[in-house]
Amino acid sequence: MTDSRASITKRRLLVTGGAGFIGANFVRYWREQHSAEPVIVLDALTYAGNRANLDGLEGPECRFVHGSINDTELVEGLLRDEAINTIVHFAAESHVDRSIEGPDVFIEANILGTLSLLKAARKVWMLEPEADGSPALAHHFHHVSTDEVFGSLATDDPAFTERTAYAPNSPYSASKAASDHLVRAWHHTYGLAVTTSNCSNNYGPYHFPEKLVPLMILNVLHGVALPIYGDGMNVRDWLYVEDHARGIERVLDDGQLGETYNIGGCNEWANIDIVKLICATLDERFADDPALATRFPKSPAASGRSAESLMTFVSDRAGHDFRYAINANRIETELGFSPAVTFEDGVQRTIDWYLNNETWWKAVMDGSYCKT
Ligand code: NAD
Ligand code: TDX
Repeated sequence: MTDSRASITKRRLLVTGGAGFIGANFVRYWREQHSAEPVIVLDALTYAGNRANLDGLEGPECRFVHGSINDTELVEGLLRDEAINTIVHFAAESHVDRSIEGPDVFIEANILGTLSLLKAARKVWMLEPEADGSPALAHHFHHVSTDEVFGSLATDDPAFTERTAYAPNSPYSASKAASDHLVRAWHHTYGLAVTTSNCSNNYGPYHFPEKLVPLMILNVLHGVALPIYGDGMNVRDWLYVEDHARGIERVLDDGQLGETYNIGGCNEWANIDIVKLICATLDERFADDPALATRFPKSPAASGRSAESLMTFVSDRAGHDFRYAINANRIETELGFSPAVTFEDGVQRTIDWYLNNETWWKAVMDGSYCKT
């Protein structure tokens, strides 16, 4: 196995799913830190993809391409024409509840989509040069995955390490686990230069309001019930999205090819406590800024009630994983990464972002944002 990563002097990135939540935050971070390294965003603009997430970024050095990772010829063309040497692969169906209602699209996007990308990458970076008698092109395929592939922990179980056996429980996590295995196999069998990261729950700007944190914020503003699945005691580890981007950057820079890295916040919270924190923070915001009661008259704080009055226990998610926790020792000790944003700060920043970006979430909620 040759380490072709080392010979990349200037990265030219293809970011799949770059119009989604984490992908768009990654592109923002990357353009700020590496303005000389061009980015092509490839995104199918599903319900979760939103070109407005890239507002202010698009230009000759950051180009958007509307298309699917399942379109292997399109991907091959981009790799050749744009001389891409690095793929950062975010594109996926990402919502567990949707995977329970309709798993097929998760298999299509997450498994077959990843297969399509791997085939395109191998063909353009390895097989075509070999056919000409040349060495493989310098390349790096980074696959973005999740802690959910490791399954569910009990309260006292040790956190997931990179060696924890896979035990995915939902159609979503099963599809991500399958994609992780494909990436591993393309390295082991064909020598594709790959890395994978498995990250915990992200939160922050541009988060689609079907996921816990943005859903709770917007429901409080609209005076709508806050649905808490089961008893609210399920535990997740939370990481501010920009820290995830920084973690991926560390893996791209210094990660060992063929290896996987856990990324997490060392920040476990029961769902009910997150909801209470969001409620308390919004109550404070309304107390400090009387204009919010005028902007959001249906919010409980506008009539002197606490946001917690909206908390409602609802039926549990089918197969609901009890707890996820990440042991992030490897990325910390080998690559020097630890989160920069505390949870308290991250939650404040996130709530402020939603208060200051009403145009964004209104367009997302009524589906009127620019799709192409
Ligand atoms: P998201 O749903 O917000 O965005 C996914 C993006 O992928 C969208 O822009 C969508 O249009 C695009 N997409 C879907 N299918 C596509 C296809 N066939 N071709 C091209 N684009 C397609 O998801 P997210 O929360 O930003 O997650 C991004 C990645 O990170 C996913 O792979 C997810 O599994 C992983 N991840 C997410 C979290 C989290 O907390 N959200 C945590 C760990 C890992
Ligand atoms: O309305 C809700 N009420 C509720 O109690 C929603 C939407 C969620 N929940 C619970 C379910 C989970 O225990 O909150 C927790 C977080 O739920 P989600 O935001 O749906 O995230 P989760 O299922 O943990 O998965 C997320 O993190 C890992 C992402 O959606 C995945 O893409 C990522 O891989």
